[in-house]
Amino acid sequence: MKNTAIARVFRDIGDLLELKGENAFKIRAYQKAARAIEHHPREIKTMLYEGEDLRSIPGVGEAIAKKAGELVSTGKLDYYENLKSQFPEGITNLLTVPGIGPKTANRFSNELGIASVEALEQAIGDGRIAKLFRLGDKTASNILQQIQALRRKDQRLPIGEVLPVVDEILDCLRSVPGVRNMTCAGSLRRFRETLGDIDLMGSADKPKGVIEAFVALPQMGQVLAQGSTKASAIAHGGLQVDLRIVEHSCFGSLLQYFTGSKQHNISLRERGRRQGFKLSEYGITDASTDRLEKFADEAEFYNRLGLQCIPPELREAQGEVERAEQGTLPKLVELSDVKGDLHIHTNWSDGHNSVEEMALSARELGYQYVAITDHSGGRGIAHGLDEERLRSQIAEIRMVNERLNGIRLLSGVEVDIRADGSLDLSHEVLSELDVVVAGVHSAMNQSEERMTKRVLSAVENPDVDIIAHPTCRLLGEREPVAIDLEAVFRAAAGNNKALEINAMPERLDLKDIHAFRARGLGVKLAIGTDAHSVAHLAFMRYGTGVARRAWCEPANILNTLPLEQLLAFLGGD
Ligand code: DGT
Ligand code: CA
Ligand code: CA
Repeated sequence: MKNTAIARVFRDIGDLLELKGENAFKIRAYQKAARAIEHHPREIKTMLYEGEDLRSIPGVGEAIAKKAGELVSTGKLDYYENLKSQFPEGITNLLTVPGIGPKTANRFSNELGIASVEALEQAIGDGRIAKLFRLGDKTASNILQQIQALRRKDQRLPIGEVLPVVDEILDCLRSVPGVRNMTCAGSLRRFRETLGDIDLMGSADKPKGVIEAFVALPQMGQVLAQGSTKASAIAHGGLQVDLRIVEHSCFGSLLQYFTGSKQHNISLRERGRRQGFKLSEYGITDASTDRLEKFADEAEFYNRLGLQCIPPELREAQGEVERAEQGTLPKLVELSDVKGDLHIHTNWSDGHNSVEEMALSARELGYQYVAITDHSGGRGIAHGLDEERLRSQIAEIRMVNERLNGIRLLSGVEVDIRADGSLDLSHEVLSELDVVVAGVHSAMNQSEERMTKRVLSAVENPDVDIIAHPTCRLLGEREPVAIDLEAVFRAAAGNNKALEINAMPERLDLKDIHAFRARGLGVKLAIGTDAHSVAHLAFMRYGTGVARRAWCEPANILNTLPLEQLLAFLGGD
């Protein structure tokens, strides 16, 4: 049983207890544990297997640890089964609709026999809900709107599809006269890998003009709501975009509030309350005088609370508030810290551009170096290189290096890790290269045991420098392979090998929580774009985003090293 499944059970328990009218403290304990387990970088199953105490997970106490143990060992939880049997199946789904609390859900269920969102939709359609509340159609149609919004949010879109569109929209809005600030907030600003909807925040002399420009943008389809300071619309592709505009003096508080995450804001608010402050999207109110202090600048908002300004990528309620209080937040890696790309393809294998074209574009980005890592040929990957072609490519790279100033090409390869853990090219040719990236590209259905052994052989192979896309997942398309990442991380740290954060937006592999754990164990991470054309070199921003969510500083990232130090690392075994 995976952490996500365990978390789902605890979340459901929280909901059922809410329906039962249990005390809020108990309910929150389950919700908190569910969240902690879902985002925990290690599998509970492994922890139990290794005899570790689950209470080391923040928010997991004795009772919950025991229940998690029962779930993992028996696949079932008596307490949960018993609780479920007291309610109609599926009723907790009603609670996911904003505005429907336990009381309402119970009424729907008891008085109308409604226990699913679909049934509720039907009952709104045939007028039963309007009648139940004797409030008329307004309440019913509000609920319907919430259901529709929820459906859209359920289909979370990958960040790679969203960010380019949002960049365009922001550019247009920034050119509206009187606009001073204009930026994204919400999960996009925190750089989550998938997004429910897009939140945009701005400040302007005349908000109304910006709202009008927004709903008229060519990227926008149906307008859901439009007021004088905010609007919501559906962009092509089905993505909901919410925009809010305030006066300049309030922008910092607005941006802070709507960047979230909700949990981060809750911890800030709780802390603020202890200091005698009330926090809101309007600013900070001194509870003793009721005076509201506004903030034009988000950093000042945090400073006023006695905190360092917390980078958006860290705002996930994982201890960042405490660190900001102590003044010990990490100094996160930035795109400008990256000195080169360690994973790119050319037209020697399945890439579109020549070695020289890739080199020129990399130089344009200000890089010191770029590693040419085309595929090896053994398994029939598109035009993969055999030893002979690889040697010819090494010769070409040498020539281009002589011709070009201002960038150093590293000769490399993305060598296939075969099903048995051996590499697709001989030690002899691999040792002629500057950098060897090894990755799994076939037989992805192996058991966890075999896959782990397979990747561990590559980690332990002295010819290998970097393991590419360690879980092989494709966002929304292919599940990660079964692999004991903890073992891989420990081996990588022990053998001084780097693991990749593959920056291709459909990969993002390692993903945030895995990169977080690897970094914690002292593993060096290499951000590689896996570029198959010059345009793809720009994917580096996605990789950096993941690294930042993993709390990485420049020192954690291999390709922030200047050339000489990088070569020392690569040659150091
Ligand atoms: P998403 O859209 O599901 O990818 O995730 P977010 O984090 O963008 O969530 P969203 O769009 O519902 O709201 C944006 C932020 O605004 C959220 O992270 C925190 C803040 N926020 C919105 N509504 C509430 C609320 O009712 N209470 C609190 N505390 N914060 C809220
Ligand atoms: Ca959002
Ligand atoms: Ca939103």
